[in-house]
Amino acid sequence: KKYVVAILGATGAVGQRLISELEHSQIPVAKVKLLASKRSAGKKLTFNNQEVTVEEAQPDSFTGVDLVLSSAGGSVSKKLLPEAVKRGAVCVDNTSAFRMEEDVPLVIPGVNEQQLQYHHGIIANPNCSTIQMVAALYPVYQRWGIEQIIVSTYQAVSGAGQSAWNEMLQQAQAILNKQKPTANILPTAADVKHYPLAFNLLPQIDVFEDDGYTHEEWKMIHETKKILCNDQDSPKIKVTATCVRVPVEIGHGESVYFVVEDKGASVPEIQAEIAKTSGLILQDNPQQQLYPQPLTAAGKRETFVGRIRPDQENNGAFQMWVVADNLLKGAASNTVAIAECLVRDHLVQVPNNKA
Ligand code: A2P
Ligand code: 11C
Repeated sequence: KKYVVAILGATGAVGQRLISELEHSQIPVAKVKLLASKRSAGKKLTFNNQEVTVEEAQPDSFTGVDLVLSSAGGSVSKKLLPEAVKRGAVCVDNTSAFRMEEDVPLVIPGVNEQQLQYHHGIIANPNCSTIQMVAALYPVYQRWGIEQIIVSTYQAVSGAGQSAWNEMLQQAQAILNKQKPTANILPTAADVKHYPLAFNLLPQIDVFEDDGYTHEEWKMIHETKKILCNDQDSPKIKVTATCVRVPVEIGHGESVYFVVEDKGASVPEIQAEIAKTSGLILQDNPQQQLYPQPLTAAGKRETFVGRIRPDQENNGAFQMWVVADNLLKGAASNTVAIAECLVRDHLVQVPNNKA
C-alpha cells in the first residue's frame, strides 16, 4: 500500500524538516499534500524533486488522506485534527494539544512505541526537550531504574518557531550595529512583556503556571511521567525542571541530574549502556575535550550524551549533558519515526468504534 500524507504547517521551521524527513523515510508515499495558513496558499515547495503547491488547511483538505504529520501550533491541531480523524486519517501531532489526553499515546520510538497500538486516531509527539532527555535516560532507566530527575535546559530559539528565530537574528544584528534591539515575540508571543534574547538568557519558555513553573517546565515534568510511568505498576519518578532560552539557533542542551534506584550503577557502565543504544551517541572524553554541542548536533537525528559523572556526595546520583537538534530529534525525525512504526505495524487506520 502507498499512503496519501498531509503535512500540516509545511512552511514552518518543523514543517520544512517534516518534508525532508518524509522524503528520507521508509514510508511509501502515493501523494503528499502540503497545508499551511491562508497566507501561504499558492506557494510552491518541493517533495522528491516534484513541485507541490501549498494549500490552505481546512477540514476538507483531509478527505482521502491516510496520514497527517502536523506542526502548525496547538490551536490549529485542536481545530483540525479531529476533522482529519473524522475523515479517516491517522494524525501524528507535534503540538501539545492532545499530549496529556488519556487515549492519546505519547511516543518516542525506541522507548515506548508499544503504546501506538492503543491509538484512537491521534498520536502525540512529545515536547522536544522531553524527547532528548527521556531518550538519553531510557537505557539507564531500563537497567538500574530512576528515582529522581532534576533538569536544567538551555533551549535554542528555533523551538519558538521561525518568527522568533528571525527576531533573535535581527536583535543580534542590531546590537552588533550598536542599535537598540527590539522584542515583540520572545520569550513568548502569548505573554505581555517581551525581551531581547540576543546576547541574553531568558528563564521563561511559554507562559507561567500558578505554581511558578513555566508551561515548558510543566510539560517536561508531566510528559516524562506519562512516557515512563504510564501504568500502575511502574515505579514513580520525581521530576523537576528549569527551562531557559539561550541565544542558540538550533540544538537544545540539557544538564540532567538523575538518581538511580539500583545504587550499583557506575559511570563506565552508564557510558557503555548509552554507547550501545541505537539513536544515542556518546561524546564523553574530558581529556580530549569531547562533549556534545549544539553546533555539532544541528542537522543530526541522534541524541548526543557526555559529561557523565557521579555526584560525589550522593550515592547513586549522576550528572550528564545531553544535546539534540530540537527540530529533528525533538520534532520532525521523531514524528516521522512514529509514522514509520505505524506503517510497519499496520496501524494507519482509525479504529471503527472510535472514529
Ligand atoms: P504559514 O507559514 O502560512 O503561517 P513555525 O512554528 O515555524 O512558526 O510554523 C508554523 C506553521 O504553522 C507554518 O507552516 C504556518 O503557516 C502554520 N500555520 C499557522 N497558522 C495556521 C493556520 N491557522 N492554519 C494552518 N496552518 C497554520
Ligand atoms: C520550545 N520546546 O523550545 C518548545 C517548542 O510543546 O511542542 C515545542 C513546544 C511543544 O520552545
